Amino acid sequence: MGYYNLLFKVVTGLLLINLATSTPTFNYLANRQSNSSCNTPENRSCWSDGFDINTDYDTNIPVGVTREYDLVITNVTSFAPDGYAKGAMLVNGTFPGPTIIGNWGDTFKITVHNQLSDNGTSIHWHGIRQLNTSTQDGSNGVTECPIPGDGGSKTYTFRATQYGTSWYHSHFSAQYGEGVLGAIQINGPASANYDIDLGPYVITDWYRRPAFELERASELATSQRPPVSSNILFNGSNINPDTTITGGQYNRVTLTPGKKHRLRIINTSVENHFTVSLVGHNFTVISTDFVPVTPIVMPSLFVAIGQRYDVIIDAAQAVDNYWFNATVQTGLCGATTNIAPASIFSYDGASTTSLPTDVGVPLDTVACVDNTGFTPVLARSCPSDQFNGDNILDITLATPTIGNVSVFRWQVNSQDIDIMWDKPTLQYVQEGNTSYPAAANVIAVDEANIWTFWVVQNENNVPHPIHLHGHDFLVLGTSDTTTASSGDLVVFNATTDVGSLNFDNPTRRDVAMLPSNGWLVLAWVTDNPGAWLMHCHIAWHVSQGLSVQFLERRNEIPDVMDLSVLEPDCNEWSQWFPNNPYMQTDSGL
Ligand SMILES: *[C@@H]1O[C@H](CO)[C@@H](O)[C@H](O)[C@H]1NC(C)=O
Ligand SMILES: *[C@@H]1O[C@H](CO)[C@@H](O)[C@H](O)[C@H]1NC(C)=O
Ligand SMILES: *[C@@H]1O[C@H](CO)[C@@H](O)[C@H](O)[C@H]1NC(C)=O
Ligand SMILES: *[C@@H]1O[C@H](CO)[C@@H](O)[C@H](O)[C@H]1NC(C)=O
Ligand SMILES: *[C@@H]1O[C@H](CO)[C@@H](O)[C@H](O)[C@H]1NC(C)=O
Ligand SMILES: *[C@@H]1O[C@H](CO)[C@@H](O)[C@H](O)[C@H]1NC(C)=O
Ligand SMILES: *[C@@H]1O[C@H](CO)[C@@H](O)[C@H](O)[C@H]1NC(C)=O
Ligand SMILES: *[C@@H]1O[C@H](CO)[C@@H](O)[C@H](O)[C@H]1NC(C)=O
Ligand SMILES: *[C@@H]1O[C@H](CO)[C@@H](O)[C@H](O)[C@H]1NC(C)=O
Ligand SMILES: *[C@@H]1O[C@H](CO)[C@@H](O)[C@H](O)[C@H]1NC(C)=O
Ligand SMILES: *[C@@H]1O[C@H](CO)[C@@H](O)[C@H](O)[C@H]1NC(C)=O
Ligand SMILES: *[C@@H]1O[C@H](CO)[C@@H](O)[C@H](O)[C@H]1NC(C)=O
Ligand SMILES: [Cu+2]
Repeated sequence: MGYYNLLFKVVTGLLLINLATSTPTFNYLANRQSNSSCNTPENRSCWSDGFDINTDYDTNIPVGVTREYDLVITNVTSFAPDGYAKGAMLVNGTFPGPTIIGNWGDTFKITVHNQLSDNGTSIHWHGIRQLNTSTQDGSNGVTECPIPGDGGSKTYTFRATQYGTSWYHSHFSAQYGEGVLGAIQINGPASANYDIDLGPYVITDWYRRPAFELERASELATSQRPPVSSNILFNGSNINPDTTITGGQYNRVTLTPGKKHRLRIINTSVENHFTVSLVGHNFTVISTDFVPVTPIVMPSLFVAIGQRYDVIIDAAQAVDNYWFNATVQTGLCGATTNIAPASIFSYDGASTTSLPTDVGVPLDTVACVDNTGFTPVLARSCPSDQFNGDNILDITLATPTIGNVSVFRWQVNSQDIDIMWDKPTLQYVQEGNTSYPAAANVIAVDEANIWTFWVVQNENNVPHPIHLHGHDFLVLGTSDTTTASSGDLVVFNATTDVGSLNFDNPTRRDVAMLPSNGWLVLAWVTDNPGAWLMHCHIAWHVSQGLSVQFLERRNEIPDVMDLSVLEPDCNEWSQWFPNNPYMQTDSGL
């Protein structure tokens, strides 16, 4: 078995190397090594010869280098980021896991080693376009079989065609809630100048009970509400709201007086959305997810799960300590026992032990709605005359009885997703088999390079952060969010609502909030053959079915990627999983 596995891995490795070197590349305007020597504090818009903030990254990308990483996932019995020790599943023993760093245009070769004894895994590189590399997307049951436990591995190879901030996380059931995640930082040009890059800042909810257990508890239709998080962690630490538990520390970030700092905020929560603010300071937003925007000054920022904001903080105030607050929103936007989650930003020279004194001005708690009105630097507009409201994704909450219990199932067009780990969609494509099970929620989009429009209609009062793989979407509009919590259902009407949509370079990103009882209209171009999930990023909801998969340009998929990489990995999975003590009890995602 050992020898066989080893052989398998070597062969798989070779295939991937071949895939990486034989994949057709872009038409380069300038075929030069990326060179950041012109990217200075005085001019962050410049990147290298021929590449700057205005370069169209859909067609023109620096050559870059290959960066190799190894990530090892283990089951840790005692981890205490806020003083309370609990079991966790971690990447290289840390939370967040190691940051994946590279430059715009680089190719990443990341080998994930699954040393869990009782779970598979698959790692999704959130926000990475995966142009022509759908097999590397890390969506088990869709683009691949999971990586078996007890030492299974897979090498993911993909190119950073865009730049900015993101994260990677497990897509194996509720596993990322156990801690399997880390940040991704792709250096590139920026739309405003700054002196110091503080790096990623991962903000997340944290639970004492295991995520798999919480997912099962939250699916019971008798449970009145989702589990309340025990704490909010800032870059992996915080004090404990329970004052009897010691050992936790406020996360502290040092600012250099007089300098401008870039902070890469990432919300990696399972269930909680927050609004972040820094007492006495504004944020200058320069990027929404992987999309650079015209700088815009904001006093606070709503960050939904999966969303990223790159902001600039000007350290122009008195040398002191300042609270960085994450205000959990009211309503159905998550809840935590920490009533005022915060970390501390300290100017260099201020006391490193004392707490900030200025508590700031309490924020209005809004009902879980996105900030909008951002203007992407690289404009993308779509033709309004092509719009119709025919493509509807209708989201409802069903309560089927399974066994003898009534459970919650989030359905899209009357079907909750339930994927098969051992038979991913791309394997159907390889076999030319179009008989996908109904529960795969496959939506075929065959036509190449057209704008495709989708109305996501919420028939329920719970807001959902909607995430799409393989694309950035244009957020054409949402229902009126000022009345979002009124409880009245607002149904999209193509005739009367089309006038409120913005087709002219609207906010563009890969996660957007679907309002309570309302709608969200999205558009993107079918320029990336592959199988792409669109799902709610609340871990419990996707586990309970809230997802579809767009099968884009099916006939072209075998031409742009090597699908033979699937079989050896799926064989390994099929040999390992029957001996696992646990079964698939949710959607698998
Ligand atoms: C993707 O594949 C198509 C078809 O082979 C090719 O024209 C295009 O350049 C490829 N794009 C990338 C980013 O590899
Ligand atoms: C900054 O770099 C950009 C892109 O290379 C260039 O067009 C611009 O002139 C530079 N600005 C300054 C002030 O040097
Ligand atoms: C790197 O950037 C500098 C400044 O723009 C330019 O002079 C130089 O030619 C570039 N080198 C390469 C290899 O692109
Ligand atoms: C993760 O841990 C493995 C094993 O200790 C090590 O080889 C690897 O370099 C680490 N990866 C990172 C990104 O630090
Ligand atoms: C992690 O360890 C615990 C305690 O030993 C065990 O019950 C659980 O099954 C393990 N989980 C995985 C995924 O290996
Ligand atoms: C993953 O492991 C956890 C225990 O750590 C268990 O509760 C869950 O059922 C396992 N899931 C699968 C599919 O192995
Ligand atoms: C967060 O932690 C990572 C290391 O895990 C570090 O690289 C990064 O700079 C930290 N972010 C901030 C804002 O301190
Ligand atoms: C993270 O996202 C969740 C869900 O959208 C939200 O409830 C929470 O407030 C966000 N956290 C931050 C720090 O923005
Ligand atoms: C923050 O922005 C507001 C509105 O632009 C402005 O009135 C205020 O002075 C700014 N605060 C700081 C600390 O720059
Ligand atoms: C920020 O957090 C601190 C510490 O929890 C709290 O005292 C303060 O009221 C919070 N301020 C805001 C504006 O949320
Ligand atoms: C449901 O079935 C389980 C075992 O299948 C049993 O333990 C439990 O008592 C049953 N509950 C009810 C309410 O019938
Ligand atoms: C949409 O609005 C138009 C104009 O008010 C109305 O005639 C039509 O019945 C509405 N459609 C639906 C499905 O409600
Ligand atoms: Cu949801």
